[in-house]
Amino acid sequence: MALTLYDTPVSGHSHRVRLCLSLLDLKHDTVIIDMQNNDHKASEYLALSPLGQVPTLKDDDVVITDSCAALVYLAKKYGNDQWLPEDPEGAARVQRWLSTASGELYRGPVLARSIKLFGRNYDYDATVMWSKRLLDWMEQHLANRQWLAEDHATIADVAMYSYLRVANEGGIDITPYSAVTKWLGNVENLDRFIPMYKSVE
Ligand SMILES: N[C@@H](CCC(=O)N[C@@H](CS)C(=O)NCC(=O)O)C(=O)O
Repeated sequence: MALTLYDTPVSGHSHRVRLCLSLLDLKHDTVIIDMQNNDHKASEYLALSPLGQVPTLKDDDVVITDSCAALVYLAKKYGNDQWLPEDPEGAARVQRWLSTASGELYRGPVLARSIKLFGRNYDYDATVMWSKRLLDWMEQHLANRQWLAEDHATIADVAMYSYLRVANEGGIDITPYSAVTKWLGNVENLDRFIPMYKSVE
């Protein structure tokens, strides 16, 4: 096994995979992709990742160019049943959150942060609306649960964590959401947790 993560430190998509590698205690090499320098659109990187997006995970000859797909791969290959359940219902419960990470989380807190931090040209009011819908739902969902999908941590929690921890960088205040805030703390208490890079204190 020779794992390499093509990683941009400020990216929450990258942090998801970095966090999963750490939780599973997997040694890996890191190649920093400097997006300010357009490294992600260089021909060498596009040969690996045709959409020119970070992160990319490489495991010998296996190349995975999506953060949630990388979590599935790591959980199936190196984790045990804990991180991605085998049973149909459990697997579907986890997938629900992987889809949310690429859907509502992206349309809300992720894009809000790229507007505020990187000056991206999206509709900020729409990101606030999506963030509220997502957070209201999560708050209700987590009211009597410690973890998103099972009674223990899974890759659902890993996928959803990174961008919610830095939601304030996009002007999204999660402090009124006490169950969500408590759940972030549960993730942070996992063995071998590593923090998301913060651009704003
Ligand atoms: N579906 C991809 C999305 C990754 C993504 O959007 N990455 C951003 C950086 S955080 C990116 O590379 N943006 C550049 C682009 O899309 O051209 C994943 O989950 O890994």
